[in-house]
Amino acid sequence: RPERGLVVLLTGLSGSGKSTVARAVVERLAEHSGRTVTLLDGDVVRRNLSAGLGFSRVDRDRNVRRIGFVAAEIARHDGLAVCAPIAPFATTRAEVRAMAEESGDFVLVHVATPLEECERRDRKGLYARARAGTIPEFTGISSPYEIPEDADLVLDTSQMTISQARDLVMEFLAEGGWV
Ligand code: GGZ
Repeated sequence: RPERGLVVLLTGLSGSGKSTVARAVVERLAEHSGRTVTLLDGDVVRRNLSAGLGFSRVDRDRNVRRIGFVAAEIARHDGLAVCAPIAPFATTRAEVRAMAEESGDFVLVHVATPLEECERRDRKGLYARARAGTIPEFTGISSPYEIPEDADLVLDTSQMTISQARDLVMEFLAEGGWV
């Protein structure tokens, strides 16, 4: 098991804390696993691998499938991939799971910070713009987020610190024998 590749997908709303938790998990994994760890973060992917894509369902699905493909390739070569897109659609997440499980193991983490808290934080002012209608199809406001029913772990960053959230992910991975 420890030699098997692994894809960890963190899914959740904009501002839920998934990128921050993902970075903290990657840092720990790099220290403790002695293996190659790759972070596929939402905005970095969109600036590179998915440059030019928008936020329609079709484009989100393309984006999330690309992330899944790259993550599965990493897992196939026994690496660890941590991905943090919103990934709002259950069927697309299931496709990523299927791709990953062909190559290694898959862990789904739902960063379930409530919409009210994400909107209250509004770090980039996107929720205000979404409410004003200047950003169309904004997840949680004018575009759906389908709550995962198959999450291995559910974290709410309004109820804990980032370090605690990171430790819960690390404990889950340790229990499963991945680290
Ligand atoms: C959701 C949007 C949108 C719309 C721009 N809806 O908080 P952020 O800014 O940094 O993270 C969000 C990011 C979402 O991209 P993903 O690739 O993770 O989404 S998906 O998995 O659905 O493909 C947000 C910003 O892009 N952003 N417009 N309309 N988030």
